[in-house]
Amino acid sequence: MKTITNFIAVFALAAIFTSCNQNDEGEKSGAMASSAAEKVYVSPGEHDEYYAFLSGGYSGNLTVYGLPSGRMLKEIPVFSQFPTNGYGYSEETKDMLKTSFGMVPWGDSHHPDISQTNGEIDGRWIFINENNTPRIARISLETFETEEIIEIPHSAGNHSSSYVTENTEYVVAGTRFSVPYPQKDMPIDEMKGNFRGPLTFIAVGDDGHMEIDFQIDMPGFNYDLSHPGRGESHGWFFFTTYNTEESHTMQEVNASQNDKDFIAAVNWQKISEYVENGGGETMDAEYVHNIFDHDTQTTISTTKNEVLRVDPRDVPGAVFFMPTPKSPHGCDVDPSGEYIIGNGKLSSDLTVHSFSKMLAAIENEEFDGDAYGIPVLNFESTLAGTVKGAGLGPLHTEFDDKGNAYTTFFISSEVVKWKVGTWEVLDRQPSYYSVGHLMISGGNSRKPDGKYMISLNKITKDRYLPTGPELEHSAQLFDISGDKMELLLDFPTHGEPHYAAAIKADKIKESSKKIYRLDENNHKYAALNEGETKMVREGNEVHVYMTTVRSHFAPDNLEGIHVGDKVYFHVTNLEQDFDVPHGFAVIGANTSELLIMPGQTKTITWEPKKPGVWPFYCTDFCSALHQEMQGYIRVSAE
Ligand code: CUK
Ligand code: CUA
Repeated sequence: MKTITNFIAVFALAAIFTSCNQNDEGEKSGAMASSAAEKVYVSPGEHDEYYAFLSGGYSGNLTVYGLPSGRMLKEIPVFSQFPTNGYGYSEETKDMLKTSFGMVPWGDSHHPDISQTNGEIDGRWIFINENNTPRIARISLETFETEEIIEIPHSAGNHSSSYVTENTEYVVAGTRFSVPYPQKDMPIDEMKGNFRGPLTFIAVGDDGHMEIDFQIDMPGFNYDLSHPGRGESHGWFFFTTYNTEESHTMQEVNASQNDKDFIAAVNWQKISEYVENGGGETMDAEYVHNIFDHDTQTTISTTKNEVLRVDPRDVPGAVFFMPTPKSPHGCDVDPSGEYIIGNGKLSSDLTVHSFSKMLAAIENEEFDGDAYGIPVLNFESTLAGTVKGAGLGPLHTEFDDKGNAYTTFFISSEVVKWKVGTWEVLDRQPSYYSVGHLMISGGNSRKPDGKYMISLNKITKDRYLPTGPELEHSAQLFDISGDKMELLLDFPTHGEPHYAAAIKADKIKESSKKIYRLDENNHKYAALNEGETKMVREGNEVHVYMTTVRSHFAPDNLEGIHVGDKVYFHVTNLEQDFDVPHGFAVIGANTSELLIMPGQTKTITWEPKKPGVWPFYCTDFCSALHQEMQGYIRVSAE
């Protein structure tokens, strides 16, 4: 009952907040427009200052934008099949979507995070989680392609992921839904005390390769979001929890009875040492690990069957709970590593914990009991401060380079700027509408960049021309270099952008790969010149070694194919010029097209259904004779 009353109060207040903001906005909008336009204008032919990577949410992908222009530069397919270039359809890439559940052609991506060195984003890779069928992907920022996907076993709702530690030692994956660990058939209403919430630490090698190092067997709460410690708190990881009531049904608002849930503080360095010294026990786990091998240009898919489980009670001093009010969502650590901010989403206050006070409280054993054997720290003992009455429904916080924090408020639909250390509110600006995450370049690292902030909004309504019932989500770019945040630009995003990461363009644009070298092409079915093209029959299977170059296919007339055959088109693009892909599409195919980058070989299959003479063609307008880039396949009866 108490919670329902809270909700009503929250919504009533939200209406007041929102209406004030809109009046304010109306008065300022005219004067703002011309100065804002100047700040986001990137002249034709010029490049943006930043790359921004926005999670594609239920598109399963990652989209690349230029800032400040808000121009969309690329969509990188990650967890979903992408007919635009054949990702997830081609023989080379379809195994990237293999899981222990079989081929899963769709994903829900939430949190991208750029690799770090010494707590600074370094632009080597970007990681992103898949929430639905738990996976973490690593995308190369040289090729802007997905290179690796690892499934997370024993997880369900891989949400508090994929955040990296200060030197990319680990990328971390939590579990939003508690589940039987290991999975088994049991009554749902026996959840309490019997479900678990394993947290997975994936070691990242110097070449980027991921391997699950260990899994911490945590009580069955919902682990919602997480962030690594940095600076002083490097070596720790923090996770927000909700539903510490362990309620199995949310229908009676059961899950919000507790006034406080927890932030779990995990000393991963300690657990890592424990594991290195032989600690932990192996348990069964079925998961699939996919790596794209650039040499052979194919996906190497491996099924694994065990994982190392660590019981936190066996590692004293490694895991603690910090009580945090009102179902915290975001869990954000400031650039110094001293402050851990928990955003209680049913509250108007932000709770800030102090890392040094936490260490002292641990030292002095200032505990208020325990939860399943894990010490619960006294709330007052770790509390650094409270940002009071800042707004309604706080979700996420990022930081600038001047000691300020920026928190999003979903219900009151605004971004609030406040001072780290004094907790005073400095500025607030409305977001249109109902902001979820926000992002400042490097805003979750030791060296944030205080120029721009984008708010990633959940509701679009009237911001763009209506496009039927479905509107793209809206992102808003703010200039945060002055005392007041200044709204510069609205731009649509693709899919729901839960989070984003951005990096200065000059950190990665020089290393961006331009072509694949033909003399490094070790694809099994490559034809490296037209002399190597051929058609090879193996029973019902026909392998066509084909090449493309402006402006023809070789071979371009194929005969001797029958209904009932399975034809593999292995198409090598002989071009060695930047930005000259060729496409390949054949009539009636039940897969996608192929888009083959210079120097690469890609393969698509075709099972002809009807006798006749059928065309194929290049789908990418590649030269003045693009329309001439075509061919015929003669298909005879079985
Ligand atoms: S979550 Cu908080 S608004 Cu990061 Cu998936 Cu979307
Ligand atoms: Cu090749 Cu169009």
